[in-house]
Amino acid sequence: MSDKNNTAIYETSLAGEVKELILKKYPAKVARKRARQIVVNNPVDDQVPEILSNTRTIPGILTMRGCAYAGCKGVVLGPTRDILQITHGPIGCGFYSWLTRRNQTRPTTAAGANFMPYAMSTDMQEEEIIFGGEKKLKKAIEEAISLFHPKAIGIFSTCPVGLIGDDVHAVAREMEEKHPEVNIFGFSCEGYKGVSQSAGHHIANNKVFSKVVGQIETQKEGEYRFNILGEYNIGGDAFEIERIIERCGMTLHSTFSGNSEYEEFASAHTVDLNVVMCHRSINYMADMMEKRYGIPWFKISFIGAEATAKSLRKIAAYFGAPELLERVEKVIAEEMYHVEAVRQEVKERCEGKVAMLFVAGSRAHHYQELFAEIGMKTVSAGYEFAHRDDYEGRKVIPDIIVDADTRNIEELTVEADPIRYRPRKTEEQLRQLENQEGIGFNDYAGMMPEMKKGDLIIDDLNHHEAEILIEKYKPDIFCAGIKEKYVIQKGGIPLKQLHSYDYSGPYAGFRGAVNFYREIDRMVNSKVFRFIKAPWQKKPELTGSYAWNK
Ligand code: CFM
Repeated sequence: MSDKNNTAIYETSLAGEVKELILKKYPAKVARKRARQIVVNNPVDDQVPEILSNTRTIPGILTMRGCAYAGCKGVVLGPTRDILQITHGPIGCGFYSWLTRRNQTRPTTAAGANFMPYAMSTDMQEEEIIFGGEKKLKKAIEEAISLFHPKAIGIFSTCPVGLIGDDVHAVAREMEEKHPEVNIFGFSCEGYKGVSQSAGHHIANNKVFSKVVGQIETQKEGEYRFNILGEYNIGGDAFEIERIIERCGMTLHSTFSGNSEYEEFASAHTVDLNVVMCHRSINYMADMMEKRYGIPWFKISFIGAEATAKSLRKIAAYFGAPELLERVEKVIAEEMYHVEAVRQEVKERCEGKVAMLFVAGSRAHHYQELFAEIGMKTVSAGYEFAHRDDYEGRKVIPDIIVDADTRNIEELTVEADPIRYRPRKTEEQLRQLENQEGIGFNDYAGMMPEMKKGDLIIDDLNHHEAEILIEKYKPDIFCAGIKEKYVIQKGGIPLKQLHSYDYSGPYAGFRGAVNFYREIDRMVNSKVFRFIKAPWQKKPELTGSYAWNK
């Protein structure tokens, strides 16, 4: 993305015009707030305009967002196969957070525990809402232990649990006393906590850090041991990443949480490095592990062939062994040979086409690289629920105003472990890696500095705004989720789901990049979308206006 100041095709004025058009429909107060969440990009010397984010969605607006329960149970813990997960709540919450994200797993042995094929819930009814659900929860835990003998159980709170005051933590403690061989913990991740999934990520990080990480001291055998934080094995991404790392001769100890298991989390503090892929969902864990155990972290990405190569080089440079650096270069050269052949062929058909990405917390940024590799331009992007640091870079963290919704989420005070704290590198070594290898420890540059001047950045995009984007920019492809998919496609624009990958994947790593090029080529060059007539094009829709705006 080196041509960030190339405004030849999409002038700043178009973004400004679109923003104005979007705001025109809103009542004055709504327009004022949205105006701060819709920003025309202008990166100058690594400075970008401020964007309002991580704030409540205005009631009545059709947001793309999910809830705190989804962020905790579905996102962070969901991909772990052997932590038995019980949703305490009505059946819908458990059912709709069950594998719809297409997170995959592969037990290491045929006998290895895998509870992911089960959706476990206390199936709360009116009776529990009125008289309390703790009894039913205890019964569910007893039943789960007798059937599955898990090492660990997580209890996930849904909205009614908080509203009626069930104490999932007290239940967890009581049941753990009865069954000391099982690590039992509860999450106060009621859907309404915070303003989006993001709150659930933080709640999940806190509990996994305090109740799981550091419980076991056994280490996986192998050299160059590290964890990947923020990779969730959607469509098999983790399998491809594991393949590459194994070829390079490095040891991936634990992934939080794609294709993961309990004991890997429990012993994750024994590694020498954490690399962070999805900054939004798991930066808390990286910081806490550094404070308590002395493990440095830096940001990487395995989305895009170039990004994968760059990330591998960074990790190898961190460990610094000449034989490792050599092997990594060899692997990159071999893998890139196969990628290049497809990339060139696809690029010829996709060059200059236009993409838009509205995915929640990090994919709207990461996938721009994949599009750029086949010559496509991203003209507008945004996150559903990320914070200012994901847009503008971590340097703005001290300036972020902490509001009541954020204060609602516990911030753990973490101190160095008196015995197990062990800095993996000296200060001098870290500075040297920063200066010579360009590794930015504890840093994430954010999405906006890497986008072009005049691109339109929209936080928490809604339905009305998506329609205007499509009408004005006429993109060749729109990337979002299932809630957007069919409305956009009825408008004649192909939509690629970047949450679940539709029915495809993996898209990470080298082979993933090839899959993605092929898939996007097929979508943007398919003629079928031109023939679509949306229902509202044939039969006009009813429209209304706000009386108080007149
Ligand atoms: Fe991170 Fe994710 Fe994302 Fe996310 Fe998600 Fe997801 Fe996502 Mo859907 S953890 S922030 S809460 S990269 S489930 S695997 S695709 S919204 S952009």
